[in-house]
Amino acid sequence: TECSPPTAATNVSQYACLRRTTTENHNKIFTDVFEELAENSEFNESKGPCLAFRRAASVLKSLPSAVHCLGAIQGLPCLGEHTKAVMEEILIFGRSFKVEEVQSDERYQALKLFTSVFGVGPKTAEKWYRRGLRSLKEILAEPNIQLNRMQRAGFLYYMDISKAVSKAEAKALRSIIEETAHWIAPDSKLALTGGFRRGKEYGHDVDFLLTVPEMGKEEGLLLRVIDRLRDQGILLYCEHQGSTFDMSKLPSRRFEAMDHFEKCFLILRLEEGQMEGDGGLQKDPGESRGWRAVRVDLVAPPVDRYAFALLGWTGSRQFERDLRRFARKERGMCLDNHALYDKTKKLFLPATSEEDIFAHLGLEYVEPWQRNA
Ligand code: TTP
Ligand code: MN
Ligand code: MN
Ligand code: MN
Repeated sequence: TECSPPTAATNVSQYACLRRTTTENHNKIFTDVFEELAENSEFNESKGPCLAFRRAASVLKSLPSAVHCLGAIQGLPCLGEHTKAVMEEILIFGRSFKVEEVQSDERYQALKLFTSVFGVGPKTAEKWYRRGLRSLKEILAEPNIQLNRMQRAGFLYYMDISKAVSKAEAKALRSIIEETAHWIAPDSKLALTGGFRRGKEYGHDVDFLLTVPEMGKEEGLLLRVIDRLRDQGILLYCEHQGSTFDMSKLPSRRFEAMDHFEKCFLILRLEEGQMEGDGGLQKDPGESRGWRAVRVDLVAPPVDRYAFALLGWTGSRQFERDLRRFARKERGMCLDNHALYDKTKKLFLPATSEEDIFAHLGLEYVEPWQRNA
């Protein structure tokens, strides 16, 4: 009787787009463990288990209260025998021996450390590990290692960009980039996306969409914004990708495929005095150099694709995965960052807002702050 399943558990959907998930996570003790196990599976290229752990974490994040006993998860989707066994360990012992085993694994430690560097993916990390390298110092000291430009920036600003970005810092960057964009194109619009649009207090970067109301006018805009940021002395690093967008192409079925919009991955210099809320007060002058480096993603979709780009770049990743899976499996539609295609009717479904896209999919609208799946 002390442990009956909450009534909510009986109608939780397997799709994150049919759940509401705020930033308030009542089951962090479980989801942190599942996310680490997912990451470990990713390093071992075990795609099935990786997805299973991610889905389990996502379902638990959507619950309105903390799980105190296994009875409370009866009937919940995406929780199999394996994930339940991990939860049981945590409920009984207050810790997971499985995750502790992973955390103490030399290879896991090295791959986690290496992939924490901007520009270093699992493939490169694995290569370095196989060469016997274990620390960042060893990588920098190894003469035969060729770092690309992105990785060099990743090492150069490692301390700053591995530090969380606050909401105040995100707002300050927004003002700076907006002012720069308006100086070039007064009718341009800058929208905050990613985790900060979902209401997160901290992020690993800041994501923006930049658009102009007239089709085609976005061409060349991003490059001019980058030039201007460089002139202002705040551009520390820039990787620009031109548009490879083809209107006639069907939406991609591979989620992890990069989108085709013109975009840039930046590292910007943010002065401490530019932040709201610190009252312009200098922190301990001995400790602070007065500025920090911040990772920024800036995307420039054509205006008729704005709604799709906004939905795709707002995340969370798990929410996006499930939205696409739902579209494909339940509606026979294909969704990506650029378009929504109805495979039965063989036509593209246009949208000027995120609400339009949810309506096309026959879904209730989910607010950005409810997409923290
Ligand atoms: P991220 O910035 O990686 O993640 P986040 O903002 O949710 O969290 P964090 O605080 O750690 O920054 O990605 C934001 C969204 O952008 C995510 O849903 C995936 C999407 N995205 C694309 O659609 N295409 C891309 O090429 C990239 C890099 C991200
Ligand atoms: Mn609550
Ligand atoms: Mn982000
Ligand atoms: Mn990003």
